[in-house]
Amino acid sequence: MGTALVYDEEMTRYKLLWFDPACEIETPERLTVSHEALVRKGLASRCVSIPVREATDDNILLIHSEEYLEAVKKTPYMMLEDLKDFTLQYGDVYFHPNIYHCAKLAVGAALQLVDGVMTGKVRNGMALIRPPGHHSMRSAANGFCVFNNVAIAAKYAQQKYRVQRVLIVDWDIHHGQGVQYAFEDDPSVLYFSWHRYEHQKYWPNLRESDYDCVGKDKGAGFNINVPWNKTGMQNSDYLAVFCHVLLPVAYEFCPDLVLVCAGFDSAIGDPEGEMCATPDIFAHLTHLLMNLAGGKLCVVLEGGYNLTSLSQSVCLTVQTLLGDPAPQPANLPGPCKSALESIHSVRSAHRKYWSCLKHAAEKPPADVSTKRTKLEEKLEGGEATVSKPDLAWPEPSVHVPPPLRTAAVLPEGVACPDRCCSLPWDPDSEECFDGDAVSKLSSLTTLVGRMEKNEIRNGLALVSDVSMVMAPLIRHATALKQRVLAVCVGDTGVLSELPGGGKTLTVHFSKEAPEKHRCRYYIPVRLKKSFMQAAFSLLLPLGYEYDPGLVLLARRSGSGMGESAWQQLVGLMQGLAQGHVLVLLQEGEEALVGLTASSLSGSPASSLGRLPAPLTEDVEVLESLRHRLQTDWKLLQTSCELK
Ligand code: Q6M
Ligand code: ZN
Repeated sequence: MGTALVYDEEMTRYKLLWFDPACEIETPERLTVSHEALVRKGLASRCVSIPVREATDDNILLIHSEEYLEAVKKTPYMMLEDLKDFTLQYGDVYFHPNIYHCAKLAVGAALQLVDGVMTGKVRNGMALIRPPGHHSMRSAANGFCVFNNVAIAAKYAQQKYRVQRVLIVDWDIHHGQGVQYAFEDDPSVLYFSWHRYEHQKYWPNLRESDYDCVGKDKGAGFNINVPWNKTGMQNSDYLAVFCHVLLPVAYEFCPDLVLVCAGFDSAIGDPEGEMCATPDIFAHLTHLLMNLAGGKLCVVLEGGYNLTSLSQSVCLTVQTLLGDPAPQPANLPGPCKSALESIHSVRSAHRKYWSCLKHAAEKPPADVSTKRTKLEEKLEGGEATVSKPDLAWPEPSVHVPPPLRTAAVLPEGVACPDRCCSLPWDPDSEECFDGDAVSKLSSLTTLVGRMEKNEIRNGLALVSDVSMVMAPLIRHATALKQRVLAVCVGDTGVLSELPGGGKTLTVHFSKEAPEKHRCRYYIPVRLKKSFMQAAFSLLLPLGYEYDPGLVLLARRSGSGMGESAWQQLVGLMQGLAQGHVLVLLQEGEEALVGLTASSLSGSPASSLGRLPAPLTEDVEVLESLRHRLQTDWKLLQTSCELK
């Protein structure tokens, strides 16, 4: 199952025809440069190319009014002055004789992508389109947008494919108010948006973009706004919002389809966003969404105005959709104070709607809403344009996916699962394969060595005693100068003699785990059930901040973790260590070999179903751990009380 790329050059054939500084950044080159980068990096040819089509009137009327559609239909016949006049009734948008055609293609491209994903022709994909869509409203163009591509796509999927729940993730740096308005009373579409806000001083300056606008009537709780009240947000800020807000809610919502309003103006270098997250982060944001909805993920371009950061970000997104490992996200100092204020606020605004947030603080931080100023106040201050220093960021490293994706070390009699290669891969070490513990250990150390050399991406082994092989394997990896994140599930016995000095971070989930253990690098978690909750609020933040070169994921029986949670965990952990994950299953867990292998070899995890509320006692364990550990591990924070 492949990745679709939906693109047509025709969408480059309109542009701004008059002087308007507010619109000059929205250029045809945004598409040509992004597409050329995909071609140059060999990514376009790895995708299934799906042609665009023109959306029909009926498609457009799923979201827009007849009056508005009829008005836009006249624009191809207007002369320059009439086009200018027509444009003037809307905000921050321009028309062109060919924009109606392109806007129909942009909607049609998003629908073609939905068709491809829903019919199973492809697993996921990206539509490279303009004009963008998320600002356009029922009867109004706005912010470079003519028709609301993603909102129409969501309705279309519900209508044509009987999709029940759609999650829309809007990582563009502007608030997609058009999408919010389209679904604010609709509980079947969960809309999440983060956006530059600066206490309402930033465009589109709407009161309803703030964290306390949670949706209306039956849709209350299904609109999630994360306002950024400062510029300069970084990778840590974005990841913290995913771990502590979006992912827990998204998994609880359990979408049947995920759509992304993928604006890359939230990346460093963008003149609109003025944020500092690097293009690499989009590999992770994409990866973190890829196991929802059975992998049905449609990424649809919105903004992005720095051609360098835009095209790099597009490539990292597509590369991740294709299954390539995400680059290691370096430099995660933890969220800044302002981001924490936003996270705290949005979690408390949503605690009554989502059981995963019910333990969040009852009130937002005291001063956050008082900073919101009226639009009028803002308009009087004649701000001078301060010229910004040129930003530089490293070119994303050239990715070379290892030639072999998944290696398996299995005892004789256990069939090698599909798409895995059984080790010894190297015919020279044939004698390793006799099932005896010592030689199995040597084939495992070989495997670790090959992962370190990037010859093999990940691996799976069934061993008679997980706790016996852990320590020597970790020692082997750390001797290769790698930091190892060891995640142990179930009672793995005492894990002794692990290399200290921060070379290993061990997170041990077990019903028997000691309740208190004060060490930065050994974290026992006494958990009964709520493993997904633990993955988002604890494991992912720790993993990202620790930045391992290898993840060891060990499991013994009696862990209490269900099959699909396990599969999700295997999927999520592959965002770390460039996908270098070695799974150790204790003999007796043979039943998990197939689904573990399937996740390691890139298949989406099956859906968990709607997550039940986390157990109160589990929440207490997780929360107290998070609080104790957040002085050492900053990505665990969800409020600014520390700073
Ligand atoms: C804002 C002026 C503030 C698709 C998109 C469109 C953004 C429109 C920005 C309008 N101008 N400096 O969200 O990127
Ligand atoms: Zn934008």
